[in-house]
Amino acid sequence: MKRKWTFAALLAMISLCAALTGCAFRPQSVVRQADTEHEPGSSQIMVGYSQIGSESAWRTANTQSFQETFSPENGYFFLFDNARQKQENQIKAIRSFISQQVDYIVFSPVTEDGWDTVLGEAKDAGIPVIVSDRSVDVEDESLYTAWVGGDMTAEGVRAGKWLEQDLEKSGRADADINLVVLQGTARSSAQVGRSKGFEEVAKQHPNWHILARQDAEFTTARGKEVMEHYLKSFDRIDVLISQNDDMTFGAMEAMDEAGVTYGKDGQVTVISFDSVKKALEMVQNGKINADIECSPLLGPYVDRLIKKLEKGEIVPRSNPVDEKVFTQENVARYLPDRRY
Ligand code: GZL
Repeated sequence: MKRKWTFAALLAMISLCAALTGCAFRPQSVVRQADTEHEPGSSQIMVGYSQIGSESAWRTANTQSFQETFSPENGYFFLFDNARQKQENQIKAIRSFISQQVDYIVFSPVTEDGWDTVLGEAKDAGIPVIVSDRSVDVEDESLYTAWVGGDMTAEGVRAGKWLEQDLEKSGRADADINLVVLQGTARSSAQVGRSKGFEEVAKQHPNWHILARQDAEFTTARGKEVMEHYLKSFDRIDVLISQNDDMTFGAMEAMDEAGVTYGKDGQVTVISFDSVKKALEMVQNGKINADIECSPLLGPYVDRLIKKLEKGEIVPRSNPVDEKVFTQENVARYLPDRRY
């Protein structure tokens, strides 16, 4: 359902909303893709997008994918908000999109829970919601139209299965294995799913000992801090499970400073998630043993869903994207074309 907006009318609406709702519509975080020569009465699909933040290389690529896809040339008037990791900022942005009567709301939920009320408000306003990347845990599934992203639990299982094979190959299938985990943002579906999937495999191996799991917030700085703590706390670490590449980069700094070797010929086997280009280069040079892909290039998928909805078509509620596991055996084939 498309509303015809003149740019002037929209600006008036935004000012009115800011005045009436007291909602500080943070101009600095709203990037209007429409140009100022927006033809009065031209019809564009108006999309409000609430992004979690800019915590990682993956997130940067994810944002870029949306900003490239939701362009005026592609028929969109795109409102973008950066929530800086705070759920209350996402809720504020969604309410502001509702008050502007956008045609669609798209968001990547920082955590799984706490969305029922605001998504109920979007439903009452007749605005379809598409969840992208991370997922939500809501009572009423009709509160959103579709989800598209990586299957995080499957990603965790892939990490466990790869480790099984690697230990088998190195003759350590029955050896005592000490593992530590750098977890992503607590209660995010990425952290919940990757933990759940990996531990489904790990519980089949009584000789695998997970010594610690700690939130390192998907950032390099926290990844380094937590890994420093692990290195001081445990005499022997055989495997690091790091739930995103940015935390892995921090952990590597900590291991370098502690004189601990890692990767293909090192003391610590490193399993990471996301598969950003910088990490895949480390897979190629043996510093990361395996990287579990999670694609950030979700803009085109959401565009296709919206274009179908605009034609009145039914779309699948769940839209998982295809993902790989990168190792030294296969990474060279993919690196040259890696966009992020
Ligand atoms: C996963 C995504 C996660 C990435 C992190 O889909 O939500 O958030 O794994 C990012 O790099 O910060």
